[in-house]
Amino acid sequence: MVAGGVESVCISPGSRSTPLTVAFAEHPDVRVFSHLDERSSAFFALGRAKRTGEPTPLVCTSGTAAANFHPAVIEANQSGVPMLLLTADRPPELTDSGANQTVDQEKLYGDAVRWYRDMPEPEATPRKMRMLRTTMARGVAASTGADPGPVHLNCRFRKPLEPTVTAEDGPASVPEDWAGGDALAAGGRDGPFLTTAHGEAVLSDSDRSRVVSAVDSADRGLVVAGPSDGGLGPDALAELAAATGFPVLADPLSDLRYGPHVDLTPVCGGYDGYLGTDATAAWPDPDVVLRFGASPTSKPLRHYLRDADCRQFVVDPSGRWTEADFTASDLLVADPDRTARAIAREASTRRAATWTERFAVSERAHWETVESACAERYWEGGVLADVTTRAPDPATVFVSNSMPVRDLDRFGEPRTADLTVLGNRGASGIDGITSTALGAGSATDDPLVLVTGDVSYYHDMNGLLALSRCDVDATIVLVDNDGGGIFHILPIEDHDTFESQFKTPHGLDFEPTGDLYGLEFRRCEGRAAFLDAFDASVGSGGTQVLAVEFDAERSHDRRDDLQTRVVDALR
Ligand SMILES: Cc1ncc(C[n+]2csc(CCOP(=O)(O)OP(=O)(O)O)c2C)c(N)n1
Ligand SMILES: [Mg+2]
Repeated sequence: MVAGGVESVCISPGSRSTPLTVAFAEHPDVRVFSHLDERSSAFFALGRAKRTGEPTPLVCTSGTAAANFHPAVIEANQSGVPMLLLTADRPPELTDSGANQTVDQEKLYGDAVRWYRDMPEPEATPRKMRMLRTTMARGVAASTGADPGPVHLNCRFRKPLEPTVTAEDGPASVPEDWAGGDALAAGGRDGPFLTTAHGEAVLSDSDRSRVVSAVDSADRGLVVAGPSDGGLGPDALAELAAATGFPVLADPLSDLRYGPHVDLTPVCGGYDGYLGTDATAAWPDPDVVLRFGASPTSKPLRHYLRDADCRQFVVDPSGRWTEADFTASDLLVADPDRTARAIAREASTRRAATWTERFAVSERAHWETVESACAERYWEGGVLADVTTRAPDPATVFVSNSMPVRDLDRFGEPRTADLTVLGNRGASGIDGITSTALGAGSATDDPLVLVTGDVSYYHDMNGLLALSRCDVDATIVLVDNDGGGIFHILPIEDHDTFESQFKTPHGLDFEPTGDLYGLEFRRCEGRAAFLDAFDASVGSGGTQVLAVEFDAERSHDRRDDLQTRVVDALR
């Protein structure tokens, strides 16, 4: 694996995994992240992979340890993030035998993995060594490429589990003369034992012409960049936008709402606040939509696309289906960058000035309203507006599910700063948020900012141990509205069980997490205090949790009020 490019590993303690643990821990070129909790460990590895595009293998012992990887496996599957799971297991005859800490680990994660392999017990014979090295290289390759995701290798080991070098220790022993570099042992072959070239899918000439002619005949077009881990890059987007003149709607998780490209390629980020309102009711539909990445975070945008009577091309190199409104008329299984560039090269430039201007005017009205609202009275969304406006350049910003990602979507204004914005939107769990963020932070020198809710913070408090054990610093913005504020926007708000079973106010005081995990816990009252603490935190080392308290209902009123103001302004 190391020969194939693996540089780090996440290991949780246990006995059955001893061979894997020792092999990684004693390897001079591997950085080991040691996690006591497998659930946090897997989310941490997920975060690293989200930031780097490469898998960080996970090692755990047999039994329920492996099951604790499952939530992160689901997220990696659904958001298409590389993950490599090495679960230790007993020899096959002990499955279903009543042996201690033995469970059925075969295909434990079901269809959530790209590839599963039940590894035979290791044996130092030529064929087994070639198989082992090939399989490890295949495992890394299968988790990356056009359809990245989790790979599960269930690794069976028989005692003795500790390293042995003599033949009397059994068939798993590595012969002494192999250690120095036999072609089949670890030192053999320069580089990976197997190199995989993934290649890139390219549209045929006729398919490309089909897209180009739809673009050419459109008066009004849109480019929609949804959440994505890799895919369409800023340069290809710039070419596409310049050639077509289509407005670009960039999801906050698309990696295209922020960055230097925004200077020359304006992107829209406020659409969640004005699309589908009275302000846009009289707009004509677009004629063509070019979509990249997953389904947008914004429900107004999803509904706008659903209701638009037009041709919609979805470009997805994995060929997976990613939009639940079933609006796509054409699925292009092709590399996004190449496809965008090809369309840019061949489309004849045309600009529908009124159409583009509608979006430009709406964006201005939206962002002016947000800016003045922040200065008037603070609300949860104001925190997201401030965080994105003031995060250092560069920075990695992770947002929890529930309201933080929605507020970022609506209130996070596009900027030229190089912000890598990440979230767990594959399955949208609120478990593992802290661990995923810290994993992402461990993979970059960027300052790390996490914006999380109080229930999400509670859910993954175990993850905070990675701050000290994995040497990560962060600015953690805790939007504390004492429960799940999001549930106020659902009809259940009017039912008796709303408070006790949905909003679930817990009254927890999180300040002791400061002493417990060695971080600075600061309560910030009001915007000015928060901004001071935020600027100080991102400019310093260590980890600060900046807790800002809000009333969830009042924040919702404020979101509605600001939307009304934008609509009024546009009228
Ligand atoms: C693992 C998991 N359990 C439950 C849910 C359902 N859920 C979605 S949002 C939410 C509440 C989140 O509360 P908080 O993090 O405080 O954010 P807020 O709603 O206040 O913005 C819950 C329980 C989920 N998405 N994931
Ligand atoms: Mg909350």
